[in-house]
Amino acid sequence: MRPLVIVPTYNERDNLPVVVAKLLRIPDVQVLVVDDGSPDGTGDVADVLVRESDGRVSVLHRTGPRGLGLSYIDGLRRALRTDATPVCQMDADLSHDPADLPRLLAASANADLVIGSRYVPGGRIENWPRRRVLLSAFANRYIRAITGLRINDSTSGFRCWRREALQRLPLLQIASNGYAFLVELAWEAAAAGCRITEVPITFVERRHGASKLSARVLVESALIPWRLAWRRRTG
Ligand SMILES: Nc1nc2c(ncn2[C@@H]2O[C@H](COP(=O)(O)OP(=O)(O)O)[C@@H](O)[C@H]2O)c(=O)[nH]1
Ligand SMILES: [Mg+2]
Repeated sequence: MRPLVIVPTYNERDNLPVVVAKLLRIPDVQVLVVDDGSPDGTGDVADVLVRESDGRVSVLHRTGPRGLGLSYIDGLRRALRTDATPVCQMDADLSHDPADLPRLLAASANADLVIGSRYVPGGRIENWPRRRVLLSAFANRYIRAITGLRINDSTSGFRCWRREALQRLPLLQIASNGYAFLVELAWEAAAAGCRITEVPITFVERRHGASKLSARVLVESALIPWRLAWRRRTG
């Protein structure tokens, strides 16, 4: 196993060193930070981590249009140019606990895609405001109802991909720029016949920095299930 963890960042200067230090405690794990020109200097923090890491940390400094989806596409394509496997993704804000990663890695021995899930037995959310809990639970039900996708937490950004499965997906055709990217990629994986497993995680709200969930991102997320349902019919 040569696991690589892609960590997208936008204004995470306080969180990034902590999450990277925790990830590097796990044997053989490599980290790829994808920073979107964060105004708070997260990119410079990442450069320091690269210098201190003995080759285990790298950083992609994005320029041009910013977005979580665009960052993931660039990061996943970069990961596929290495020999890393599995290729994982997680948030920088410690909502995803690096200590859970070994369980995801273990599960990826028998799955093309492993999702760290809040919505399977044993999964939990801590410290989210009630409106965020309701929004997330509703979003996942809404996505399942409209698209028929059989994933309980398709908006989770804590994932491990078997490299060969990721290679089969049409990364460049993915149209979503924001959080909807996660739903679209999970849907493409299911459509491609990938074996998908969910393992329970506890998602903890960030202590530092702010969420980037915006109205624009929410509108894109509300529309994505309809676009996917249409793609299935015409696809
Ligand atoms: N590169 C990049 N990362 C982003 C962008 N928006 C959010 N992120 C990162 O994606 C992860 C999840 O975002 P966050 O704001 O915590 O969303 P929330 O947990 O749903 O409130 C964090 O690591 C963010 O720094 C973006 O536009 N570009
Ligand atoms: Mg977060």
